[in-house]
Amino acid sequence: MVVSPGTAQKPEADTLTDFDAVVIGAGVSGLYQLYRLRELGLRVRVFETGSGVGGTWYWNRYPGARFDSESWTYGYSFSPELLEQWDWEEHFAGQPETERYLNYVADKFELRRDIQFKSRVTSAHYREATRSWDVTLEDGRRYSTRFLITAIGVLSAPTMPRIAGVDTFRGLSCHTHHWPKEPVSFGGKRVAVIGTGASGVQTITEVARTVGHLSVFQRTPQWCAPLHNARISKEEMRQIRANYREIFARCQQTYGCFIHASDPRATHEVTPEQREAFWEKLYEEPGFGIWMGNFRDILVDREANALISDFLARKIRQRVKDPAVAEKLIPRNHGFGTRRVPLESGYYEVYNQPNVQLVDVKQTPIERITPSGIKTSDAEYEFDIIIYATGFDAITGSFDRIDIRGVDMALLKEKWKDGPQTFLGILVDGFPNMLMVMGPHAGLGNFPRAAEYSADWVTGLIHFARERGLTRIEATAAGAADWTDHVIASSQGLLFTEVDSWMTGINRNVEGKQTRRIMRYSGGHPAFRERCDAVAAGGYRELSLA
Ligand code: N01
Repeated sequence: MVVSPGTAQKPEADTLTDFDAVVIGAGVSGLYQLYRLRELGLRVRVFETGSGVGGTWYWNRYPGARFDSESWTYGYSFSPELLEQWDWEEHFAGQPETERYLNYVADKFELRRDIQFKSRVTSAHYREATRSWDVTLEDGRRYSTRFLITAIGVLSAPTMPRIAGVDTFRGLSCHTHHWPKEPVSFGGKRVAVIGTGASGVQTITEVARTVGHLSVFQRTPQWCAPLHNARISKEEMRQIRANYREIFARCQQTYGCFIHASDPRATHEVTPEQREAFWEKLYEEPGFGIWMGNFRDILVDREANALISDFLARKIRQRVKDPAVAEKLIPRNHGFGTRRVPLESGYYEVYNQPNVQLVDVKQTPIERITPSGIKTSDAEYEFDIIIYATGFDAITGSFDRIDIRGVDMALLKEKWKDGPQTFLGILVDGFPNMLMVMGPHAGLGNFPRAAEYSADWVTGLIHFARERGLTRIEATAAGAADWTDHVIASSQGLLFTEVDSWMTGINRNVEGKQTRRIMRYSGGHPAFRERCDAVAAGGYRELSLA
């Protein structure tokens, strides 16, 4: 039944369920979602696997972990008081600073009292008779809730490589996501890093500072660009604070909610000299400017992309002294920006150190992990520490790891086996009262900017439903099909769709994730918001409400 707004009485507190809303995850989006739902007066419980808040910034404490977005664009924007009180120390904050920030937020808004830590949700089953969800934790405890809200992140299901012998290694070995809280010393140690994505690049650069000997096992090189991090002076922080309104407004206008907006010019509209000067300028500037603030066509036009890739290749050749090593570090199977660009702080210079070795595992594949190290097709290496920077089962992986069942016990993982199907990346037909903050096919980008919007939209919908005594919210099959088609259409012509990466749903370490799929909405965040706002302004008539 589709209900028009304002037709029912406001309900009494819903006492049929333990909670009005369960939020899974106490990361950036879960914390804010809790704050917003409390404002509505809901009985909310957040279940969090970790023993502290922070999500990504709680888990990923690997050496060198830090923001690639400007700190002052990454913090929450909802509280003027919070903006007034918090001073960022670095333009691109390291993990410890970010974790401190999220703890500060949790304390300031007294969020912890509704968060249950060390509580991994293993299943969530919809029950039609009560229009509610039964949520089960790993330890067997069970709770019921009217609304199930997933705030489980985009990159939170880490994956180990499918290499024989991983469990046999006798030294310390760890995935970057699961890095221990206790400091690890690399002095005098023989260390291996497998994987050269954004996590690997940061880890390698930091470990190389103090390591005895470092071996990097690279399967696919990345196009990295300089981060140019710096500390924030008191005066800079004063200026940032005075400009927060403009900063957040600008983020709202850009494609991915970053501070960087693409240049309106096409690559060929300028002379080769102007192009080179522009790229040199971007290369010297902090952050994602070279990716997000570049000529408007570099991610769609093959020739433009080849030119910027060539520029980056020249930079690698200039920075890496051994020409053979430099050639190995230059990507051949994808162009610049078609995978997520890792930002680096001296990454390429690491390979000029005499105690660092690059092993190209495409040439000499890893055969197995041994008790003492790694065996490739042509050598056996001994290590004290092996670091797996091997990435995530992205976007849908954290959903797949929970037994989520909707109407008639249909399994979400099964529904999405050929790719996600959602309405606005927030609702799924057949899964009533489940709302996803930053779900698949939602507008992605600078995470907190997009997450705040998502959580606000979810809050608006729940408010609407409660005001009208509605207890069942579901996407229609037609609505989900239309949105899915639109998401796929919006990615047409973008070069990233031709490349294997987590952004196209590829993870060779996960069964069933070998075929490229469209995992994200590529129409840009302003268009995403426009569509979501229109649904809300129309009284959510596009949903099935009862
Ligand atoms: O993961 P990745 P990540 N043998 O998937 C390799 C965000 N992030 O954790 O490319 C050998 O990018 C794999 O090789 P290949 C950011 O959005 C943000 O680094 O599949 N190698 C690849 O090199 C980022 O994009 C920040 O051939 C194997 C690597 O492991 C996302 O997280 C910081 C292998 C995985 O790279 C994911 O980054 C860090 C095997 N069997 C991350 N299996 C900040 O903003 C996998 N690999 C701060």
